[in-house]
Amino acid sequence: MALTRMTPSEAAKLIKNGDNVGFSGFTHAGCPKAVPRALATLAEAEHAAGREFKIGMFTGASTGDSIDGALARAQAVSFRTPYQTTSDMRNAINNQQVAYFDVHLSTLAQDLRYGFYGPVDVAIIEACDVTEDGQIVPTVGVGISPTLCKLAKKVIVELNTWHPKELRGIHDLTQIADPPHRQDSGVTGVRDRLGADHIAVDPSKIVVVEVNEPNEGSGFAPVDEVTRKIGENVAAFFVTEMKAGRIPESFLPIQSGVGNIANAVLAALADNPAIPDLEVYTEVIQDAVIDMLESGRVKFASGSSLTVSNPTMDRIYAKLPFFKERVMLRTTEFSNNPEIVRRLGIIAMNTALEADIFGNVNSTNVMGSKIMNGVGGSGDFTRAAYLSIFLSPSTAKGGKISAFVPMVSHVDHNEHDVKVIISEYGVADLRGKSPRQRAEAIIENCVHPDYRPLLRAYLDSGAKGQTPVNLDTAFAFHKAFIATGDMHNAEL
Ligand code: 0RQ
Repeated sequence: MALTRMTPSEAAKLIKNGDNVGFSGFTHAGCPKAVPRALATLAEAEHAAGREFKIGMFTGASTGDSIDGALARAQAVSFRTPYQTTSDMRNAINNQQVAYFDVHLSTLAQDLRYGFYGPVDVAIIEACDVTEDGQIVPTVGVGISPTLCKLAKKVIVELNTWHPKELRGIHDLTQIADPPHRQDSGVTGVRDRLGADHIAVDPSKIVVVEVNEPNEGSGFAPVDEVTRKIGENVAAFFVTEMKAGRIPESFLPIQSGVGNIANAVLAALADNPAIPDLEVYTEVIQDAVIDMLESGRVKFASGSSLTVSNPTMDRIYAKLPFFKERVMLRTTEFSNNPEIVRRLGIIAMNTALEADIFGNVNSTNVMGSKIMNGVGGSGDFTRAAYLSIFLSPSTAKGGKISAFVPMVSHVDHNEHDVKVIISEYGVADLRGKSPRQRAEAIIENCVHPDYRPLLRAYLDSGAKGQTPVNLDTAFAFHKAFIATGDMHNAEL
């Protein structure tokens, strides 16, 4: 029997008010676009007719504007999880129009299967191929798609012919059994491939919508003085660690977060001849990794998405057989699996919004209350890593915010998990140090010189005990910023 085919707006009508909808992809990569936009239009029409229309949203990670942007603007979302990055969705969450709960990316699929968050009514999956017997081949972002297809009552496949069918074979779409039947993941090396090159779905659940649309990928900011310096500091630190025998000559697989800083760090590693050719075991494969695969500086990259700009995507498709030999796209349950991260000895590098002088890191909530993006995969990697590194420029907002504060206003990664902090000024190696020693290392090596006297004054302000926290002034930096727009005015 032939698969059912529909237009985007016909498919959107399969979704009802109150449904929970799962979207494929991871970052903008692999996300459907036409059906979510049609869903936003449908929601607006329902609202104009005086009817309620809101859905619950499950995604692999952040999405593109066609999902998060369009649905937030249409006020069509009741709750959402996990990571998100568009300004419209962020505003809707911070205005409390959308109930957002932030979970580690590696756990979302299993949480859904365990039934923690209710049913998945409909899945919308971008694919480069779908066969009449129900084999779905995703495009360039996997995330939680196999679980969404398994749980959903209806699977809308947005077949995007912009992506070549020949992507088949780049994915490993193996699924994990749930307790008490879960076994060892089976991944003992970055390149290990366990199984399926497609997601198998009962064809009677599938509706196909054919489109041809480019990715919503944007480029990266050029490497500036601060990000270049952070990258150089990371590379120099690695060289020292290799000389000391704490990182093997053959190196260890690296994970790097998403964004401009991560991109600049990878570029610095590529430029440093003392760093050997690398293997990457990460969640987001960015442009810099593609450059390094082409130059040979990266030998193999495993991730959950190809989060690259469109010109880079064109380059990949022009040399697809080359990249299929060197890239693997996995579900987040594998790309971010703490068991695998610990086993492979991954060096994890993520970016902090702020860190405190004792080594606690806030990656998510500005001034403690406003969500930026979410914890993403940073927690999956940080605790399980061989070496967990946090990167941050020493200041934000033109110097008026110090990234290093007496106490973080929200904690995502705590002092027990954060091993090294690196800013453009230098490296604070926190391993084996007491809280006071960690504070001295961070103030001396990472803090902007403007803020060093203030943080030293805080540290010497009389608090005793193992962790010298002064509860009267712990949030003096944040209070000064809220009151005067500048942390320099902190009263200690
Ligand atoms: O805002 O552009 O409006 O000025 O935060 O900061 O320095 O450009 O850094 O793009 O790498 O993002 C932590 C958000 C950093 C990101 C975070 C403001 C700053 C700027 C962005 P403007 P930068 P990045 C893999 C790993 C959590 C998830 C994670 C993130 C904006 O890295 O979401 O690690 N991490 N995932 O001005 C107020 C501060 C600030 C601040 C920076 N202390 N207070 N604003 N900013 N520090 C990815 C996945 O999981 C998919």
